[in-house]
Amino acid sequence: MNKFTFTLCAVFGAGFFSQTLQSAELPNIPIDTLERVTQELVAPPLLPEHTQRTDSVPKVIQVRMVVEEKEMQIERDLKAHVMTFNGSIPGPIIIAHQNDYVELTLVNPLTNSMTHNIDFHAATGALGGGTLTKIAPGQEVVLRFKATKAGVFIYHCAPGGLMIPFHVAMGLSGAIMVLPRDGLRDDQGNSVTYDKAFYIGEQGFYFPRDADGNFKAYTSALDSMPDILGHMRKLIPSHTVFNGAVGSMTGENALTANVGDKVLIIHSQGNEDSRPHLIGGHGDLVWEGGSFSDHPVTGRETWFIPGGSAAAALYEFKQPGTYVYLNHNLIQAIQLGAAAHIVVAGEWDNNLMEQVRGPAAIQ
Ligand SMILES: [Cu+2]
Repeated sequence: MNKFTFTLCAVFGAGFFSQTLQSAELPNIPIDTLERVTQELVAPPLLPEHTQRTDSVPKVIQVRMVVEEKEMQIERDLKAHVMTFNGSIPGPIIIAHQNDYVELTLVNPLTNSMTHNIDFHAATGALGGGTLTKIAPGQEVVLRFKATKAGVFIYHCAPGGLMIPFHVAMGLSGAIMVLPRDGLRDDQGNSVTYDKAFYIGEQGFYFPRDADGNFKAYTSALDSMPDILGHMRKLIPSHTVFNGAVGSMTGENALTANVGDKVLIIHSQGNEDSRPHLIGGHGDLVWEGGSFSDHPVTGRETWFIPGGSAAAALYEFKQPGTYVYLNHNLIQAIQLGAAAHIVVAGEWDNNLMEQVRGPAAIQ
């Protein structure tokens, strides 16, 4: 227990202390006295190990991300040169509590060909950290920022000029979830928790085809840049995918849950707008603008994610079966790839829905 904790507990008692921690006006504690923890980042749709609430004073959360220019299978007929944070599209989700410090080591290996950086929409100043993190191949940099705003936010690469839309359109975005220290609250202000959470990053790609209709092949992301910028300029993506590839979370890759599970879906979009919808379900609570300081809206059929942001939606599954979670621009969902399956196990509730009579000849 550091001196600050001791003083507050001694004077006000632990109950007051945990409430006081919610306050954005919490005095700054010298950062070098704070506990440092390393968060092991994982590939989406998984979230790193975390607690939904915390009674502790703020911590310094150390994370490491490596930019990888690499080839990835986008769909059956297309293996393309893309760019990733930690090898996945989107990059891994980081989780902190409000007023924690996030300390990122960003690595640009010598095997890459371009300069990269990172702009955290959750951060304050210096283009979200962009001006302090620009690194050439062979360099690494350490950035620390205080997560003052509670909510879900994107981060993305933004190395300057045309490289900004190019790097985002090639895969370099991800998200951070900054939880209120006492956890999420519903529209009435009551505490709410989730049983499961998934991170879905939606990605527009702009891969050109040749005169025969086949995807053009390139030797590297940089090699494809002039053609891809030309395609991007028309604003018509060749793909809109969840988690990097067509079918990344459908069929045998489906997400799973049980009837009764409250599932939090964090959904980010670096460039284009999205309108998530859960077919056969709802957004019980939706933090549509992404801020956990706002009351969530309730009972939504479809919600909106402006490009360059993230949103979170909580739903308690009430029926078993396969649900489709998609972008309800159905062209993007069905023709361009923005769909995921959630297979839910449990008992069917006839009170909620029943096929009263099966298909038969008209009487
Ligand atoms: Cu970059």
